Amino acid sequence: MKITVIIPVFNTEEFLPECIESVINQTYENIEIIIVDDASTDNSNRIINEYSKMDERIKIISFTERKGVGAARNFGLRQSTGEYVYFLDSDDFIESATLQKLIENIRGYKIISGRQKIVKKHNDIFQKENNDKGLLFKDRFRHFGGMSIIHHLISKEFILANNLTFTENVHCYTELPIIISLLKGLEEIPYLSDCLYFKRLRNDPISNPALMQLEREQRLHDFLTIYNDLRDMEKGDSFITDYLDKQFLNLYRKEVVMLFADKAKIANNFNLLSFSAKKVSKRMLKNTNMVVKHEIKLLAKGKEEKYSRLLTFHHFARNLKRALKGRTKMYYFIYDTILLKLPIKEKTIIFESFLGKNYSDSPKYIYEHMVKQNMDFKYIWIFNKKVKDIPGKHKQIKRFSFAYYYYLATAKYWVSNSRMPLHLKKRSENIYLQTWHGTPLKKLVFDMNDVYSANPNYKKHFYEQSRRWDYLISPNQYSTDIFKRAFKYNKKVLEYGYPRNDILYHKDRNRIAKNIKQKLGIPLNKKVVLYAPTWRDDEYYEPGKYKFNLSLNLQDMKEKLGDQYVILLRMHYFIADDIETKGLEDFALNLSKYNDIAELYLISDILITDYSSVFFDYANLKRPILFYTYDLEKYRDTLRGFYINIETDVPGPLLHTSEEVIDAILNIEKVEDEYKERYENFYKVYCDWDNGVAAAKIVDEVF
Ligand code: C2G
Repeated sequence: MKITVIIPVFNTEEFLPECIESVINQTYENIEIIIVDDASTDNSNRIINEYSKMDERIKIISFTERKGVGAARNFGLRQSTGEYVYFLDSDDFIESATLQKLIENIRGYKIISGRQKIVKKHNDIFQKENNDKGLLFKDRFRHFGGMSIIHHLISKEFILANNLTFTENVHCYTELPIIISLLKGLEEIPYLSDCLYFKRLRNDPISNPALMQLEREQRLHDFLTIYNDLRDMEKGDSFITDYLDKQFLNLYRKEVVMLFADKAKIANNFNLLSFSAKKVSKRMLKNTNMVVKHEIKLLAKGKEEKYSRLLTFHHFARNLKRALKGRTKMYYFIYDTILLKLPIKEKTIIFESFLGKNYSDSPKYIYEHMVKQNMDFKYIWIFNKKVKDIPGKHKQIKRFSFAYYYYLATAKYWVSNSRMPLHLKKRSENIYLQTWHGTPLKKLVFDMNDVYSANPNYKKHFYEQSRRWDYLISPNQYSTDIFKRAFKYNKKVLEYGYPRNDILYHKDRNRIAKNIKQKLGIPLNKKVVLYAPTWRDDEYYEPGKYKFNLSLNLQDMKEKLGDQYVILLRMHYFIADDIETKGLEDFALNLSKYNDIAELYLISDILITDYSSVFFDYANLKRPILFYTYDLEKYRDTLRGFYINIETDVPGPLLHTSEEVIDAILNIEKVEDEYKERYENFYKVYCDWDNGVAAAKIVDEVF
């Protein structure tokens, strides 16, 4: 018995190899694989052609213009020569025995299906669960609740006899007419509890959305088009009309209500929705909750104004109900309903650095410049804990306190080096200066090519975050190019260098350094080594709290370097582990909680780092840099990927053991000599714009 596997393709180059290989490697070999390329614009066509050369069971159909997934599947159906057909999506994949198990169990049935698993992370695939309960029978209506036909093996004879086809003039829900025919012809759907189909949750719905990640409005239109047609074909009330109405009401509750939170959307879609609402049977409405029932009735009667008022009330009641669940939720509610409506304060600026963790980075230097200039603004700093010794008149606000929401809602300006909570809306009059926090070495957002991400919404959320920025500071041309692409950012880029590096060019920098050294109790005759590594994506306790294992041998360092040097240990702000320096008091200082790393650069004679952006800033001082990259392969090749070739382009040696680090420090002049030319080239490319006046120029332009 031959199975035809039908795979419609549209721009899925990064997922296709896994999909096609999962079919080629099926233990059941009597298959025909029809791949229909719906005029992809990426490399999909090249990829499928390569596979077809390797396996003659693959047949390719390439559309010259995009026709949609319904047309692609219909075409595949017409070409199929198997006794059974099986539908697979080109961003998903199946287990090697999937087809074997389906065909062995279909026996006299017209159709059979099996378990599906959503994959977000790569690990999801390997987490085996013992789920083999053999062949089960599922209620047909429940089975098709998700309105999807993928992962079903269907008898071709049944398809031909019932003339099953997909809808062609829409993108989503194209299989609904087929599902209706199946519902009519079958009582129950045989279902294998252990037979796996891996459905991938794509993590980049901005650049390349899966169909079900298309805009709500588009999905709604597609559904209503099909619903109207199918509903008109059914006479009287039947279990089929019940099924259709139920899908309509589900979609209304889950999607339409959310869509209409934006009032403009009601006006755009009212008539279309009203037309469909008239079709819903009284019987189904009776079983629906009061609120929805009332809304559908107003829709059906075409009473737009009344409907709109009722929906506004519905939203208000829903949000209030949520607000009553906790303090933060109540603050959000007050933020939306009251604080955002207060007049905006034209002269108020909010500053935040590293999510309120310290007083540092470019926001600090922008603020201090404004204070020095006696500018007429009210300054608000957001911190997790109170910070002492900040110059200038300002107000400190605790992050997530009521005052925080108040100032966020009313301040004309936001200045931040990382992110502001996405659910706190930005007003249209608000100006958001995003300073960012480093020249990128590790790949950023849309340049990250991970098909399995820890958070499938990361790219989408980042995209929404960055839509709110009005200005973005760039430290060099290299960063501008990356930011524009990796953030998909196309508003104003301020190209004056980093305000946080102004201090490195200060004319009194030696005096400032001496003061800082004294304040920290470091003997002036000792030289300083700063160790400032970054964090590792795969070593964490919980999101935002990362582990760090110090692999420098501090005891050994103290013995060999202690009479000349002290070492400052500076962990990344994500690191939760405390670094132990007991017994090393006169040699090692843990300054992970020190506010501003730029001040530490200033007092350091040598920097040791790994993949942290700190070396781009430190290079402004033209002092030696050592790269302690003991886990380079893992970091570069599996965790992140880099923009530059770390082996040939960075201004210092890559070292792999604590001994090598000590050796390099003992021979630091030799290292400097060896890397002189590379350092000069590096400085020209990455430090070219920094010259001590970035804050002044940025303040002039923004405020
Ligand atoms: N930082 C610090 N101490 C460290 C590491 C970093 O104070 N031990 C500060 C520096 O100002 C550095 C910034 O945090 O420039 C960003 O740290 P990275 O290690 O580069 O890592 P990340 O926060 O992931 O940002 O484009 C830059 C990237 O997004 C990197």
